[in-house]
Amino acid sequence: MVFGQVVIGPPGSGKTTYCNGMSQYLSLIGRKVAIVNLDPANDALPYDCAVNIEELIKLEDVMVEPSLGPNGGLLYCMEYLEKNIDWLEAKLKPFLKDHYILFDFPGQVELFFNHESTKKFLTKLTKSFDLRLTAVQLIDSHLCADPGNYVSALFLSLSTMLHMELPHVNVLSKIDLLGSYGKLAFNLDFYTDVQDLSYLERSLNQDPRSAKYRKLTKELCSVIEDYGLVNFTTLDIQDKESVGNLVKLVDKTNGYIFSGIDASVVEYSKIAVGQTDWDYNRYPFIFSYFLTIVSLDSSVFFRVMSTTKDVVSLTIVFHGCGCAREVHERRGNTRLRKK
Ligand SMILES: Nc1nc2c(ncn2[C@@H]2O[C@H](COP(=O)(O)OP(=O)(O)OP(=O)(O)O)[C@@H](O)[C@H]2O)c(=O)[nH]1
Ligand SMILES: [Mg+2]
Repeated sequence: MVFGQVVIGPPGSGKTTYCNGMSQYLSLIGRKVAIVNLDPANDALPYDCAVNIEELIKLEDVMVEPSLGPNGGLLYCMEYLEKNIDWLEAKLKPFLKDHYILFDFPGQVELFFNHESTKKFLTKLTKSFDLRLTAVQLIDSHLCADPGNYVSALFLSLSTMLHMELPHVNVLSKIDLLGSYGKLAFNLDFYTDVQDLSYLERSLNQDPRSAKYRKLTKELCSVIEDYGLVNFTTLDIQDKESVGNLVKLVDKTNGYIFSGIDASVVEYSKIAVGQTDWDYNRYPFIFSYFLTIVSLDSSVFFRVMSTTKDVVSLTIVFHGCGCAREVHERRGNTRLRKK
């Protein structure tokens, strides 16, 4: 069994940054991670990827021949990948024995709520390799600042969940920036729990643009509420606790926490509804060391997230925090020097 995440979400929601940060976090807790870049327009990758779609097809090439625009080009690339799934299977094979797979997708949302290619090739991979994947959909938390945008984010999340038919976690990303968009109309819980959308109506009425579509928005809200599927967790990729909480949630949804244990259905149910901390007890030394380091200098984690090179520094962190500081400085990490 191979576990992993399908990282999706609108453009700029933080998918590539997430794959980089998540892979580093997972490596720290002892998992081998392989990142698969499936965005044919991802030019400056912050991580070392195990598989890169650009070796198969590039967006800039299909924009020349067959002369497609950026949106049509991305659909074409995904269809091309579906037809050449053997290529992806062959590339993935070496990592299937013991790696955790992160798929970094493009930000074109129609690939995930109505286009068939992505769903089809993921289903094929799942069957061929016995993959256990969770879709992690990142939604930029700034959308909460506008009721109309928030409703479209809800609808996008619901449509994607229904279309992809994968275990699914919706994430409000860049939560650290939320305060900078002004005071929200409601507490954060209102936006994460998606309990009673009728409260949004008053806010919608205040904006003349949203008021125009009030009836439509009301109907959409009732569809979202009737399904009762959408809720969100939050993420600040620079915060180890935030990333750790998300890892626990994803581990439950794709079944990672159940791997390697031989237990009764009752035991499984207890784990499913309870805390998942036991997973990290498999690596108590690494995890406690990591926590100590982060509490000694919480900014270390932020810097470790920032470039792949810094992972090397973190390996040194395991032998002493002071040593890591020295290495960072030698590499000219200006953020560190300022501290
Ligand atoms: N403050 C903050 N910034 C973030 C966070 N996650 C991502 N970013 C920033 O958001 C911007 C976009 O991030 P990307 O990772 O490129 O987003 P993406 O979803 O991969 O973008 P596309 O591939 O173009 O769709 C970058 O400048 C990141 O540094 C976060 O948790 N907090
Ligand atoms: Mg990206």
